[in-house]
Amino acid sequence: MADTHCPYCALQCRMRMDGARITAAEGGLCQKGWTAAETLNSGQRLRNPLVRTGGRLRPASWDSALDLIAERLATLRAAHGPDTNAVFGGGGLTNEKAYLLGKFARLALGTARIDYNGRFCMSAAAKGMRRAFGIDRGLPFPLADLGEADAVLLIGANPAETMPPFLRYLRGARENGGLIVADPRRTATAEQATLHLAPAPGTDLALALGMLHAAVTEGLVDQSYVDDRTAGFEEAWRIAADWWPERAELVTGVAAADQRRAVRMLAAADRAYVLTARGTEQHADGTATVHAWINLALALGLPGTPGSGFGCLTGQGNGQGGREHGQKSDQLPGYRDLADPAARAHIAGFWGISPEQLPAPGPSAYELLNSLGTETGPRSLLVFGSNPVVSAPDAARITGKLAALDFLVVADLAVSATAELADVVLPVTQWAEETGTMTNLEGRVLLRARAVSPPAGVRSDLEILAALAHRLGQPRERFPSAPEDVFTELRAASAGGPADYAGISYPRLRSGAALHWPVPHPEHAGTPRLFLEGFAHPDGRAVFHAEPYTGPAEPPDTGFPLQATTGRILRHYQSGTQTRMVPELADSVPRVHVEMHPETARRAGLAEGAPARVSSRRGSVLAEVRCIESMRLDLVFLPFHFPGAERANLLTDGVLDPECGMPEFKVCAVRLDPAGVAA
Ligand SMILES: Nc1nc2c(c(=O)[nH]1)N[C@H]1C(S)=C(S)[C@@H](COP(=O)(O)OP(=O)(O)OC[C@H]3O[C@@H](n4cnc5c(=O)[nH]c(N)nc54)[C@H](O)[C@@H]3O)O[C@H]1N2
Ligand SMILES: Nc1nc2c(c(=O)[nH]1)N[C@H]1C(S)=C(S)[C@@H](COP(=O)(O)OP(=O)(O)OC[C@H]3O[C@@H](n4cnc5c(=O)[nH]c(N)nc54)[C@H](O)[C@@H]3O)O[C@H]1N2
Ligand SMILES: [Mo]
Repeated sequence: MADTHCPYCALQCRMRMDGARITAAEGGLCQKGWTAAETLNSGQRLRNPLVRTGGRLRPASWDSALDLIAERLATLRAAHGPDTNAVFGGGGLTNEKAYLLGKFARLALGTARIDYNGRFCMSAAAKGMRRAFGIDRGLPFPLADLGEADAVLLIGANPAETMPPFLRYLRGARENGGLIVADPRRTATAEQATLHLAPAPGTDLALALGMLHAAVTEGLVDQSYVDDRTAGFEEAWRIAADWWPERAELVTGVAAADQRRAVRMLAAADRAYVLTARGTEQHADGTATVHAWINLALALGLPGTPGSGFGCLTGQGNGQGGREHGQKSDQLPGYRDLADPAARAHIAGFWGISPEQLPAPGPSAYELLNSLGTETGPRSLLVFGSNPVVSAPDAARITGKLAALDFLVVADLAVSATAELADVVLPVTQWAEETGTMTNLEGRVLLRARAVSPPAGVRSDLEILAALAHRLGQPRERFPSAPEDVFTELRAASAGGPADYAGISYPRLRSGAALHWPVPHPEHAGTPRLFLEGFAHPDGRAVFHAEPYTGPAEPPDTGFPLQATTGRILRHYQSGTQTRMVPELADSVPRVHVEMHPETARRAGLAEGAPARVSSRRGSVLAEVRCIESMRLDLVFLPFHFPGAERANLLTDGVLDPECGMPEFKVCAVRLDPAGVAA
């Protein structure tokens, strides 16, 4: 018997394993969690490196694969400079991997070009919270507090499918008649709500402005809180003043009365929370929208108040820790800022180099992918823990860029859609086969321990990075590969930074301590609740930030009269590499579908179960029609979990939020036709 944690989402439920069997779980687990052990011995699992020769991927020895990679990277660097080699990471990687990947890129490769899939996930919320509160920790309070809430406003989140065990923390609000869900679709989560607000996709900023207006005009603002603990209310009000709820109703479709009712429910509650997730964040105005929701929460006096708050639901297993230790293009360990001279000097000193040797901040994920293989762009890419062929926006375009590279390396469990394009594929160990730390959605650091032996022939990401660094001329002691050694270095590197792990150690975690960062020293009990004494700005105040509403980047028109939104379903995870290894999941949802109102289907000459062609300006997808009475007439929904011609991202647009580099995954203009009609 051994305890470990789930391979999937940011809840990181603990599970007990007996050999390769899951026998018990804390918190309930979902169907994906219970069936996760199938990923361990799956026949799809890759068990030896593959190297492309004669146009095909063929088995190769570890030494020959690693030698080849080091030789190609060094040759490209000699010819084109260090930035010719780029790195792409993932928010599912352990803290140790995220740390070592960032160090590998900046020291062993000397490249500025490293970013990760969390850019597509957390970047708008991270930017908004950091600016408003001074620190970005998804939930700055423990999950257990949420369970005590009287009212919760959940915006663009569908935890009934994306985090089923999380629903128990909404029970208090639900039973108290205080659960409000804002989602254009009547999801399984919205079904449980007291009040469902269904904004048109991409209009959340207008909805938040209407609700702030209602808070002010109904006299619900917590004036002493605003006076004592915040700055910038006047500027926020200057914009919201024009957004009386009736005007917001015209833009969003949410009745003014419902906007007022939602605000009253939050204001009347003793304990109230406002929570965002990807539905409201994955837009070209995602950061401005997160700010607008924070503004509402601040006006009601929630953040930093015991029993109340604002938070964002982190997504990937290590979505929180993955954004703290340096795999982000603008970041150094401890959630330090790569552009900050003091942070550069500190980390450079820690690594034994001069600050000038540290590269400058590089491009964000989509900008990086979109520059691959161009005249000035990278000629090689190393991918660890992501599958951008499926998950990047405007996927056909990005696939072309990946294919145009001189050299592509992918480390993965199986031959993902991205690995199919690679020159070298490296097979890695995964969750229950290796030890590492994960930081869950409430900022609690967990030890995900090895519970089973990995199959012969695979290596850990840490071993791969250490072996490559050494081949690239780095001293061995600079790149440890044992997880605990890497963690020991990471915690020292993080000391004094915003995400301070200095007091966290494997023995403390093994002993069962619940440690929420910051934990600045080994006797420190951790910080489950941030901001109670003050916000993390020098003056202790939270900041209102106000931006005007502009609307979706690609409004519908006569050629593309509908809007498409994309997201998740219960039985698949992300790009699907992992869940397609599990027969129970893959067989129950083998292919992509498109949800729409029956009338929308009828107008397009479609019906339930028919194959539809969904087209945007960028591409088209064949998907099976699923008619749902509660859908808006102007909207279709596709899950993004499927590869090849079933990729929802063939439709999406690479337009980015200029504040944070988040793509507009959640809305683009499309047309529907019967499958027989040419694109
Ligand atoms: N089963 C499963 N669980 C997962 C994952 C998975 O792939 N599969 N992935 C994990 C990860 S990485 C993440 S980030 C989380 C994501 O978790 P969620 O954010 O809950 O998931 P999504 O389905 O992406 O989006 C949530 C909702 O946003 C709605 N939405 C779309 N457009 C808008 C809009 O303009 N405004 C508003 N208010 N809502 C909108 C969609 O209808 C959808 O129901 O899930 C995690 N858990
Ligand atoms: N249209 C649309 N697109 C989206 C989204 C959306 O809502 N709509 N959501 C976005 C979001 S929130 C996210 S988080 C991204 C996710 O997009 P991806 O980054 O593509 O997500 P995954 O499928 O989790 O990719 C992880 C890959 O790494 C492998 N892997 C798992 N664990 C490890 C490990 O420890 N080491 C290594 N080397 N490999 C590992 C898996 O097998 C898988 O192939 O997608 C984004 N794309
Ligand atoms: Mo995500």
